[in-house]
Amino acid sequence: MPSYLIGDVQGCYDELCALLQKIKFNPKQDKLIFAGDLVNRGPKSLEVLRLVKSFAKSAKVILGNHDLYLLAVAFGYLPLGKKDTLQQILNAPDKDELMKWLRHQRFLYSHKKHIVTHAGIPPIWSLKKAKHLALELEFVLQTDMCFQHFMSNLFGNEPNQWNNELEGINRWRCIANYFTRMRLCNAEGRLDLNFKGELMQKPNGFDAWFNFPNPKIDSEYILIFGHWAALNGKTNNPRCINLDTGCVWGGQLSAYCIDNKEFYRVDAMNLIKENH
Ligand SMILES: [Mn+2]
Repeated sequence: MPSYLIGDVQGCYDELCALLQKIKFNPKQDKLIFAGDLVNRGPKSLEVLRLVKSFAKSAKVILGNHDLYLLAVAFGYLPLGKKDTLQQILNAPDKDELMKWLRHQRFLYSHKKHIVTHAGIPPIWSLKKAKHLALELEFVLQTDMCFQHFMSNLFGNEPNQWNNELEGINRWRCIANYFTRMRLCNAEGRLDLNFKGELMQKPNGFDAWFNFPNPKIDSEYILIFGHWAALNGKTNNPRCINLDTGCVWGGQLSAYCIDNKEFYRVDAMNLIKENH
């Protein structure tokens, strides 16, 4: 009964099917944990959602920034952009069920000493803190009044630093930005959400979140994340595994088996020539 972690699918349904074949996934016995961004940019987001939902308890889904964006669009709080490939979902007869299911997914999942989030955990949060804040945001998604308020104020880079006194929408957006959009931060946990380049060009005082020590987590857990295709799956830190190998950009879709510690990868079949 192996458990597999899978990186950013982003609508790459054909590659996901090939990967599941490669690992000989058996939904009756095996477990899949998706590291977020199931949808968008790729060609078959609707098919990906339906397939993963059909696995029911055999698949756990962590929410990424594109998944949150889909919710905001589906509930009418944000418009579709030119690069978005979510229209099929919006037209689907099972849209409401799919969105309800998506609203009940998680921001953090802990399994056999592995912790999965979409973007990572900032060095200023203990695991206990991260778990609490993930639960808090999951409650927001599942509670209609909070959900509407959150979705209508989803976008924004501020506040860019966590503090325990934050309240309401600023607090929720800040938690969401750490869990789903973080790449660079500084030692105090301040985020730089504009940075998209190579790590070599990082601004002074900032670094990849996983290059700052988080001693308790580092000593006991393996952190798994997606979101950052430019890393090419490399963190130079054996306790931090990045599974976003840019399938949607012509790279690969990656899975990691917790039990035998092996990686499984399939090459992209559809190349999208676009800069992310
Ligand atoms: Mn992402």
